[in-house]
Amino acid sequence: MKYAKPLLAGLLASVSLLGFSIAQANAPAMTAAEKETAKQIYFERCAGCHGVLRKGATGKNLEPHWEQVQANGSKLEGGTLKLGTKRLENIIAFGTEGGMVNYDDILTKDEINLMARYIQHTPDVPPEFSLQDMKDSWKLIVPVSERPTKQMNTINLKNVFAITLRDAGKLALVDGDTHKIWKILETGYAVHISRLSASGRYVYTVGRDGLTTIIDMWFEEPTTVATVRLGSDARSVDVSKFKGFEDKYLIGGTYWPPQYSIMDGETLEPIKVVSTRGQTVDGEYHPEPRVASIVASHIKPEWVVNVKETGQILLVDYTDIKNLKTTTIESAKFLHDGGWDASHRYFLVAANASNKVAAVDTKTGKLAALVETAKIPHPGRGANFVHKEFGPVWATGHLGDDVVSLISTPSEERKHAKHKAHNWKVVQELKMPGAGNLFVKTHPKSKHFWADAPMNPERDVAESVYVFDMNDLNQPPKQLNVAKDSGLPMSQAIRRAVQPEYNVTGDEVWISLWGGKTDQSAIVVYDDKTLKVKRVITDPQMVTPTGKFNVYNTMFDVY
Ligand code: DHE
Repeated sequence: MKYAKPLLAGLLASVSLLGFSIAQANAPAMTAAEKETAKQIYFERCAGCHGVLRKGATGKNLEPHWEQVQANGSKLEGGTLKLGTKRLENIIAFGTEGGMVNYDDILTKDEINLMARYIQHTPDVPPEFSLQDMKDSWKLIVPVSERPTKQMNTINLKNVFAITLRDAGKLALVDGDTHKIWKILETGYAVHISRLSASGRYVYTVGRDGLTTIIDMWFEEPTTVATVRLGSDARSVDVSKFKGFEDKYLIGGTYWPPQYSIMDGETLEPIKVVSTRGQTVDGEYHPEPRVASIVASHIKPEWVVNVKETGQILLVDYTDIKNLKTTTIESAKFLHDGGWDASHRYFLVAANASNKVAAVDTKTGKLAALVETAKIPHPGRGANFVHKEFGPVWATGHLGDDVVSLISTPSEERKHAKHKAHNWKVVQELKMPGAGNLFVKTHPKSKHFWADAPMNPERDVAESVYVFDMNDLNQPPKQLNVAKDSGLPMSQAIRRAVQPEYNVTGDEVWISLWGGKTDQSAIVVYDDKTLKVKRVITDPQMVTPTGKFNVYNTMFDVY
C-alpha cells in the first residue's frame, strides 16, 4: 500500500539516506525494506501525535523503553518492548479508550504487524534542515515584476474557498458565489492549512511534507508563483498582517526539525530559521518541541507561535528580523490549535494533553488565564458569540469528551461590564452525542452554532454535524447526516463530516465529507437559516476534502 506522492517518497528516501537509527537489542527482526515502509507509514500516520522521536505528546510515548521519576520519588517504567508485538497490534488495530483511534480500516493486517514491530526499535532520527537547505529548495516560479498589477478575473475573491484535498496532495479553489470549482492545484502532501495574505490576493498552503506554496489569485486563473520547503514535517503558516507590513513576511512552523522559518511574503525567499528546542514549562530539556499553531496579530506587528512540547507561547515581533525580539510566555503542555477571541486581543490555544486552554493577552504580552476544560480540547480556531446570559464567549469542542465548553472572554464594551465576574471561566457545557469533535464554528450574523464529530467511532455520528440554536442552548442540537444529505452512494469507508466553514455573508455553512482515499466525495453546502442542503459540490477529483478556508473569514479571523 502506497500513501505518498513520488515527491514525498523521494524526500523520505533522502531522509533515510541521511537519517540514522541505532539498532535496538531484543526488538523483533525487520528487513531494511520493511523498515523503510514502516518509516514512511510512521511519518504519515503516527508522528503527528507521538512525535518523530516518539517521546509522546497528544499520543503516548512510543520509545522502546522509558523511565519516569514520580513526584514521590518512585520510578515508573514502560515502553513498547514491554508491551510486545501482540499487544501493540491490538492497540494499533482497535485503538484505546485513551484516545488512540483504530487503524484496522486504514492499515492492512500486515502493515499493523509491521508497525507493531517497528516501534519496538529505536526511533529513526531525520536530518536537520538549515536556512541553506531552505534556500536550495526555494523556487521562484513567477517573479513579482511578472505578476498582474490588478485582478485579471471577475471572481469574487472574498468568497473563494481554499479546500484541502488531503490524500490527493492538492488544493481546490472553489468560487463561493457559484459553488463551482475554479481550479485544482498541486501542493505539498496532505496540505494542513491554508492562510490568506493580508491583501486577500495570495493563498499560502503548507503540506505535511513541509512544502509551502504561494498561489496568486490575480491571474486569470490561480497560479502557483513560488514554493519552498520548510523541513520534513510541517503544519502551520501565517503572514504578517499589521498595518505597514501587509504581505511582507511569511512565517512557517515545522514539527521536524522543531523550528520556525521566516520568508519573504511575496516570493517565499527564506530569510531566517529559529530553533524551538529548549526547556519545557516543567524545567526539562526537550529535543523535539514542535511548532503547532501560528497566528498573525491584527493589533501588533507580531505572530503568536505555539510550541507544543515546551508549552511556551512565543510572541515574535517582525519589525526587525535581523534583531528578532521574542516574548516567551509559559503556559501548559502540549499546545496545539487555537483562535482569537472576538476582540482579537486574546489568543486562546488548547494545551490538549493537559486538558486546558491557555489565553494570551497579546496587548500586554502576558498569560491571561489557564482554563481547565474537559478531556482533550480541540478548538480548531474556536467560535465566538455573545451568550444570552454570560456575554462574549469563545468555544472549544473536545476529542476526548462529549461536550463543547463555552469560555467567557473579556470585553471592553460597557454593555458587557456585568459579565466581568465570569471572565476565563467555563460558563456552559453543551452536550454532544459523544466524543470525537474536531471543529466548531459560528458567524457574527448567525444564530446557529455548528460542531462536527468526525473522530467518533459510531458511523452515524462521525458522518453528521450538530447544530445548536444560540437562542436556546439548553436544547439538544439538531443532527444533520451530511453523508446521507450528499446523495452520494454509500461507501465502505466512513465519510467523516468535518470542519464547518461559513461563506463571506455568513448565510451558508460548508462541510467536507472526508471519505476513503479513492472515493469521489463532496462538500455539502447548507443554508444556515433553514439547515437545508443548498448544494453538493462534487467532482471525480474531489477526493478526501478536509480543511476549508473562506478567504474573507480567514483574512479577518471571523469565527
Ligand atoms: Fe490538524 C489545524 C496539527 C490531524 C485538519 N492541525 C491544525 C493545527 C495544528 C494541527 C498544529 C493548527 C494550525 C494553525 O492554526 O497554525 N493535525 C495536527 C496534528 O498534529 C494531527 C493531530 C496529526 C497529524 O499527523 O497531522 C492533525 N488535522 C489532522 C487531521 O487528521 C485532519 C482532521 C485532517 C487533515 O487534513 O489532515 C486535520 N487541522 C486540520 C484542519 C485545521 C487543522 C482543517 C485548521 C482548522 C481551522 O479551522 O483553522
